[in-house]
Amino acid sequence: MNDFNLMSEHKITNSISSAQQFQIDGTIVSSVPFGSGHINDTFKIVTDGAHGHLYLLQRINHHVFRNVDGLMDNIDKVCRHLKNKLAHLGEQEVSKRTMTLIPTLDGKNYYQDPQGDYWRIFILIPDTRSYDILETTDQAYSGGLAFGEFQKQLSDLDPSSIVEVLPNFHNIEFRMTNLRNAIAKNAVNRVAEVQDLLDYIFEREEKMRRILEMGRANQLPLRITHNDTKFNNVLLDKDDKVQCVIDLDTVMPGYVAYDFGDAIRTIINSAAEDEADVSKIVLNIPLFEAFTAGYLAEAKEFLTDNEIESLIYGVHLLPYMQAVRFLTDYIDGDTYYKIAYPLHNLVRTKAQLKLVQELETHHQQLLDILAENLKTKE
Ligand code: GN1
Ligand code: MG
Repeated sequence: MNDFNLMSEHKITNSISSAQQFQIDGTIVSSVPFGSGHINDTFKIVTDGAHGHLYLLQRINHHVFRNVDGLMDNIDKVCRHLKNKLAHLGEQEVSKRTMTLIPTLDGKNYYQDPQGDYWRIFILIPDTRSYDILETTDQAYSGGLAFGEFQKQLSDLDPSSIVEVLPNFHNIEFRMTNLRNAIAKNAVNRVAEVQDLLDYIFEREEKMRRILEMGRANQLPLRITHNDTKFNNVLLDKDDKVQCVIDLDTVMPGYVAYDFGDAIRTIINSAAEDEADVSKIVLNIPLFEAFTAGYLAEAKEFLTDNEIESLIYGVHLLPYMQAVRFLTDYIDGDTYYKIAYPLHNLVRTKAQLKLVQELETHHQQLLDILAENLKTKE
């Protein structure tokens, strides 16, 4: 297990000395762990500065993101592109609608500390919040607008200008190969106990290849996509209107159905991603409907017919792929995702597989809703 699983006092002290390497306004008053990310360590930094005194400091997990230069260069490009798109709104508004990187004292976009850890700082956008579980259809609609608009704004950014920081990130063939490798290695002797879950996964393997096949047949354009469209990666204001799409680490060339499917994975689930009582995992169809309406209101104008067809495949694929990834990590001995307790990855796997099952049961209903929201396309 890597040390990203632990949030120690020592890390908080390190966070303060790292934050001091950036051009922040004022003196640091506090640093506290923030958010629910599974990969990086995030801290909220408060300073006594007169202008903007809230910052988001992150220690980048460089075991996952090995090319930190490429990663930060991507984020820089994406932020600049989004800011240009919104420039007509004025500087203050732009800083609320997009992420803003704070440079280091010597003008770089990240800092490497003497221990070899990498750090970066963003402005923390005030008066916003994110939701792990949604409460209303208004929130879902706003989320749909947010990710639809995000894709639209990036649709003229050349995909080849962005480094593929995590190659094959949503390639299910790659994820299945990793799972098979983990099984063959059986590093911590957990394969036997998860055999029923593996059977369930392998039974569905063939039909989960649909998007990959469409892509290989040149039926789907590669676009710049977000690739981590969990609902908690959208900041909403106090009226539940979109403020900003956050967590730009995985912005890379991809297919739109991956973003749609990953958003639906968290939006349609009435329980948490890691709910231990799977009977609580049922579909919240009105939230699916509202997100879809918001997303298509923005995206309909640029999506091709094939991309529209692929959306439902993304809905089935993303929870399935997430289960494959959680289970691979469990079999490997929990080396990738942060865990809060020993069986966490197993619980996460079961929760995602329950979602896979629910989505299968409601397939036709979801298709009908998509069709209904596309009627105005013609
Ligand atoms: C990870 O760290 P976080 O929470 O933003 C993961 C996503 C998963 C997600 C599951 C780089 O995202 O792909 O969907 O956990 N990010 C990476 O909650 O692997
Ligand atoms: Mg992420």
